[in-house]
Amino acid sequence: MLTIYSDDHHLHHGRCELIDGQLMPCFEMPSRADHVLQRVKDRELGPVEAPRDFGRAPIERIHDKGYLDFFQGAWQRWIATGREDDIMPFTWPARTLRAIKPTTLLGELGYYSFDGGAPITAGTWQAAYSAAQVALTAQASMQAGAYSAFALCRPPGHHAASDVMGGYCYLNNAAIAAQAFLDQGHKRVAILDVDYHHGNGTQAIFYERSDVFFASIHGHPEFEFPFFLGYADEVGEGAGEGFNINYPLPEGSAWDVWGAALDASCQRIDDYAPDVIVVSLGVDTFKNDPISQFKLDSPDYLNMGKRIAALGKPTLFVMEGGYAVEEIGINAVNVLEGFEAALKEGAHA
Ligand code: FKS
Ligand code: ZN
Repeated sequence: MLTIYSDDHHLHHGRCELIDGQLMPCFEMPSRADHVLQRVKDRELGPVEAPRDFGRAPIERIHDKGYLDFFQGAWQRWIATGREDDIMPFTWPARTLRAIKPTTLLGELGYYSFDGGAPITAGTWQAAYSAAQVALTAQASMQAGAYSAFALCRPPGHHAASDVMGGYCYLNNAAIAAQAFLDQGHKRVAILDVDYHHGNGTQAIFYERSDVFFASIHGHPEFEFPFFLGYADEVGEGAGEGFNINYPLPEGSAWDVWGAALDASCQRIDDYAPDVIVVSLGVDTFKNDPISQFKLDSPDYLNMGKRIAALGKPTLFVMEGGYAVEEIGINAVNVLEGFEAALKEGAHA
């Protein structure tokens, strides 16, 4: 399987995040992607290539232009005021406040975010832009005939909506790739989000559409981030009704429970009969993940890949979360190796 990877992710390294009442070093750190890349090489998964540059146009198919302009220009505006620490939002237009769009940096920052988990640093735009190009290049390789590809994106993307950043995410790499498939002639794309956290951004982007089916398995929002989306009764709206499915699971869920939700997701995806599948591949479902509460073990990720392969559809894997840094490479690449092993066993090609 071809991996697309850009070193540009190193340009994004937030200093700290506020977690459980404490300022901690960011869990979403550069070594995450480094470990995954190392594992891809150690296991000889396949070639590793740098992304091509498709420009901003395919990103604008998903993200609001004003949002992109704000994100791209924020750092220059920030340092022009003499500051040099990470930009962190701290006021949001919640209930009782007005839904106006301010024009000053800190006002716009609150307007374009939903939490304090997406710091903007000097290199954040470039890193996020390159991550989107990584996803688009992997998508292009499939358009050119590859059956599968791995977009080793960092920063991740599934919490980012059209004009909202948050939860370590700025540009929704999986959504951008899904839209590119549609723009290049495919009729139906299924996104399977296996990250521990609900993919609220992806859900919001496609909620009223039937050309993208979204399925997500995640920690129940009653107890887990992002708290305000990801319930089982969110089934899509308007033309999108019936094309969104959530599997919120209890704390402590292990493979028995998780795998059953995967089977159910795959059944729904099969019914949808997509041309292609995009997997939002987070491995923060791992038992030793420092910020998550599921109990998947490393061999389970092989089975995850096998189950996805059994759908028999071209599949693009897009990296999302995973914070047990030492094991993130093993677990992510296990999914890809499980997928490839199932193909070799001849179930599908
Ligand atoms: C825990 C607080 C955690 C933020 C969690 C963000 C998760 C990000 C992710 C992504 F894939 F996007 F990286 N706050 N007490 O893993 O979903
Ligand atoms: Zn996550």
